[in-house]
Amino acid sequence: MIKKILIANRGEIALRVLRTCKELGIQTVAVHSTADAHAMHVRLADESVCIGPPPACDSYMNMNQIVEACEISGANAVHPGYGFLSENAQFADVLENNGMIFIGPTAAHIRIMGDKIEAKKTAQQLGIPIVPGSQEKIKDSIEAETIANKIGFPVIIKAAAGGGGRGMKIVRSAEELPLALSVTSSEAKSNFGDDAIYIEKYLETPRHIEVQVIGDGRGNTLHLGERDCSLQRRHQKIWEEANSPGLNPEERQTICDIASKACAQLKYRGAGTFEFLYEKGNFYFIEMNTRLQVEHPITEAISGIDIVQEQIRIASGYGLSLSQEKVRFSGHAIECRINAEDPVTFLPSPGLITHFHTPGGLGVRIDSNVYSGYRIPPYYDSLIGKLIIHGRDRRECMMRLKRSLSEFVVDGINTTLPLFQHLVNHQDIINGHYNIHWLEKYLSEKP
Ligand code: MV4
Repeated sequence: MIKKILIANRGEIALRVLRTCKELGIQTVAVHSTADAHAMHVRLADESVCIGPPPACDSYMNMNQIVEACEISGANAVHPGYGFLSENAQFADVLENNGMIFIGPTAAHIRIMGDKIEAKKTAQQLGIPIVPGSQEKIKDSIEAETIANKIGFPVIIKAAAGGGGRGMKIVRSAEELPLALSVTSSEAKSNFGDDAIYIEKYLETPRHIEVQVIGDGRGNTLHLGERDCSLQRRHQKIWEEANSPGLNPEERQTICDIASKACAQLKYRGAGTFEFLYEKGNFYFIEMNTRLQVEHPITEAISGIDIVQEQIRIASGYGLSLSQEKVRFSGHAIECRINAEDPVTFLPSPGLITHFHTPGGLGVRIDSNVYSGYRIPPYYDSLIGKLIIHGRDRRECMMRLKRSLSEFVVDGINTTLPLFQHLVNHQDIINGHYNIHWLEKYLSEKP
């Protein structure tokens, strides 16, 4: 039984988790750095514990401090949110060894998916289509060249301990291969402490499509449809949609079934996301995320399911609240990430928000931790809110998004809001015609 949850995070996601806890009648404990003493998640939680100085490595990333905060407050479960310790297998182990519940997958599953080579091997064994490439880590450049010649150039070299776009190199010819291998491997060693690398066929113009799954840890699973997260800049997602405007109903059904069945075979516990690249009608698994994701609200919008509530139910041993047949998908949803950044240079823009006014009305959800008079600390990521729009179809969703953007006021700092004003009026976006390179190309060509 979970009676008190410690939320090991900050910002909008700490608030998001807090809201569901309150609706379930579960007591909440916020943790915070000294920079976040007056933050919204601290104010709204039943109790709070200061866990250290502003740098995340000394506070939100500090496992000992968080375990101690559980002991002080009597929390018997921890929700990690996203980022920070959310995909740290050791953290899941430490909590369990201290008799506390980690609201997430088993440490073993986090470990497998944290190693991208293991993740791919596991996916292949489960019948998920993967990108052609090396099955194991690359031992030498001779082996690498043999594989590259077999799958054909261009190829991409990736770090096993990387993921999310970190530690990758595209190689377009055999001559470039030996240097690229040694550079990627030594960078992986210094960045992640693991020099293991692998090779894949490089897909030139895919979409990034991900499937939301939830498992009860006993082989019962659900999928909640897919999201299209192709609109990104430097591996930071900017705009996400559910469903993907690039898939037809059969493709959607196929990939969602594959992901849900794989999740069942794994006896996966909690919320997870299978990431795919999609090109010319084919899906290629690349990674699995073993956490709640930033963009989960668009899935909640089209499915009507509170994903955090499912996470807590599963961690409590109650199982899923419904079966796949009972999930009713409806309409279309888009999320815009409002970052405290310069809309042109994307440089962080921390400081005082002098005025904050959010849009409202039917189909409009704002997940944000900021308010008029809030000072954004310079220590953490620049996400200050998410605008999540739901409509009966994509056209209605786009019109509602346009209307909502026109109501949104954030004064005192720079934000990404002006970028969205441009995007909602661009023909490619209106038509849903974009891939993972669209946004960077658009930004580089914009006058
Ligand atoms: C790829 C790829 C093309 N071919 N793998 C980047 C993030 C990481 N999750 C995987 N990534 C990619 N892997 C193959 N075989 C292109 C990317 C990629 C990308 C993927 C998803 C979203 C945005 C991206 C931007 C640049 C590159």
